[in-house]
Amino acid sequence: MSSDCIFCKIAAGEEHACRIFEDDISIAFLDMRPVFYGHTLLIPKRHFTTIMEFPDDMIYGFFSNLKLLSRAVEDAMGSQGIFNAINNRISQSVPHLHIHILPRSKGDGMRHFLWPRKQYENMDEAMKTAENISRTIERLKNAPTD
Ligand code: DGP
Repeated sequence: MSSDCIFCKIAAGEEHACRIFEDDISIAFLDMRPVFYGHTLLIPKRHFTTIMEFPDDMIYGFFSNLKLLSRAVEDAMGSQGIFNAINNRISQSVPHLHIHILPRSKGDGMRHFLWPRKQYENMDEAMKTAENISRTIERLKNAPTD
């Protein structure tokens, strides 16, 4: 637990949140500044800042919970879909890993506001970018984070 982390305090029951779900590794609660009603945050109970340092052996359980929560939010809110998002460092206002679970429906007004699009100048630029990331994957596979 990080003593100055608001999400650690929520996980420990020291700060209030509208809790939705809890198991051994995670909890989910309503975002206090929702984009839409039902906007939910799923967090690991243990303090990790970003997905990049999240341990491999917790991924199955955590993402199973993400699947359950996404189905539940969609069903409960009567939405047509779900948007899942993780801010890592940039645009991350709370430095404790959290996955946004947002109910989405056609015409809800969210389209396009999140990200500007940028076109590759040509196929060569796209291929170079893909190769750069592929090479980096190979390097990182030999340098696990946990
Ligand atoms: P992000 O910007 O991706 O780091 O999202 C953080 C979200 O957390 C933001 O939508 C507002 C929400 N939030 C911040 N502090 C609290 C809190 O104390 N309680 C609850 N329920 N949500 C919080």
